[in-house]
Amino acid sequence: MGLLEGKKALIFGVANDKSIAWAIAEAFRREGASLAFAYNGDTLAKRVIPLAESIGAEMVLQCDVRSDEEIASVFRDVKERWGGLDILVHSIAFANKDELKGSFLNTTREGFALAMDVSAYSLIALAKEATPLMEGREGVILTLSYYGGQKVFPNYNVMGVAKAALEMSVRYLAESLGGTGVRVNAISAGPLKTLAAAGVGGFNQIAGVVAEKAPLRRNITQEEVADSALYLCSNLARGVTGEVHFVDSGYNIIGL
Ligand code: NAD
Ligand code: IMJ
Repeated sequence: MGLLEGKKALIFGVANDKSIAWAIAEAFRREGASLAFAYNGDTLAKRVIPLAESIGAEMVLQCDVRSDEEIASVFRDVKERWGGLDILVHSIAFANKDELKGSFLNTTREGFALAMDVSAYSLIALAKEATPLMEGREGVILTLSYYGGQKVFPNYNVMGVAKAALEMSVRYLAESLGGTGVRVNAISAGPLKTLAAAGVGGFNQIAGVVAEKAPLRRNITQEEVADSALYLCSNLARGVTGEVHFVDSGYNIIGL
């Protein structure tokens, strides 16, 4: 029997088949979960809809997480179709491209607000809508972070501040929702070649340093993140909440 047999999982953040969210979807499906996807924007529809169909998804919904109305609409559809929800995956980040290079001092008020809204606040907004659907079901919420939210990395800039806010939101949400039996965790993944890493200045250099210095002396894969996501979203992790779990070849333990 699969680890997620009979579970209903709603996944935000699939853009293409390299997305971390896609690898998580594949692992969840393998273990027996029913899947629904929420994606952002018309241009992604032509990529995400065929992928969702290929894995037997029961819903594919459009949602820009900057909009409370669009978020409410997704959860209305999920409630109508499934009557409840067991797992919510938040695999979303966005900042203006021109603020992911050069000096952090050039961060604008608008750029800061946008990065915080899409990359951190959205977890709270989704959790608020998901929780009523998780009543009596031992629900689980999982988000994706990066070590740039704890230490300074070149060019990560405003995204680092947003990831710090995201990781702290995981802890506050875990406390806030613990009484309802809902668990909230994050995976802090090592560098992965996805759309969100494409064209990022210094990405190859950072991946090279991980391959050289991390305890495992290599980079990680989307599938390794997905298998840890599977554990955190399954009954195996029933005692785990408020945790930021590194899947990074151990890179974060190294001092020099
Ligand atoms: P990705 O580009 O495949 O996924 C990012 C997703 O965010 C996309 O699906 C995009 O549509 C979505 N998104 C952006 N703005 C949105 C909005 N307004 N509304 C709804 N969705 C929106 O890249 P990925 O690497 O799979 O990123 C997923 C998560 O993993 C992100 O939180 C990222 O910070 C995190 N992460 C990535 C890496 C890496 O090296 N790639 C490492 C650690 C953590
Ligand atoms: C992103 C920027 C700078 C350095 C980076 C990254 N490093 C890594 C990433 C070293 C690994 C990828 N990452 C962890 C992210 O969270 C990426 C977020 C992101 C990426 C883009 C690129 C395209 C765009 N806006 C973005 N917003 C957020 O226009």
